Amino acid sequence: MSEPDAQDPTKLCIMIVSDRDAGRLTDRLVRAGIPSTKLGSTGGFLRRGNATIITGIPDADVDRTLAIVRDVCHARAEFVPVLSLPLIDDGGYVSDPVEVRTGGATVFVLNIERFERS
Ligand code: 2BA
Repeated sequence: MSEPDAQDPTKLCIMIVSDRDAGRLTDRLVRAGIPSTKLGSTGGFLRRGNATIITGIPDADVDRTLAIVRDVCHARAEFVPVLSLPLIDDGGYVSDPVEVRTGGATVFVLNIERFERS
């Protein structure tokens, strides 16, 4: 087991972003020297493909990572057909499309209890 290093990641950022922004976001992170892993994922509400990007970084890098996310991932409003959404049973009545937020990013920042690389 390796000894802890001052550069070891202490925070895990989990960032759920639009498929459209994911490639550009990982490019920007690479250029900033921030390691990341992109996982394919699906939103529970819209059931669309999105991307979950995880990065383990030292505390000191959290703010610049979030600044890059804000710069790349812009929220937009989109109208989606009601019938494509879960949990909506209108008995056959077709309602107007509803406005939902798409794009943007949902970010969780967690403490890393232990980090090892072998
Ligand atoms: P989805 O679950 O597909 O949600 C897409 C967007 O639909 C959400 O955008 C929100 O604006 C809207 N929405 C979600 N649930 C809703 C509901 N019950 N009623 C009305 N509108 C609803 P964001 O909040 O930006 O979330 C984007 C994606 O981030 C989500 O895709 C989901 O994959 C993830 N996410 C958001 N919050 C999360 C959380 N607390 N835990 C885990 N994943 C989360």
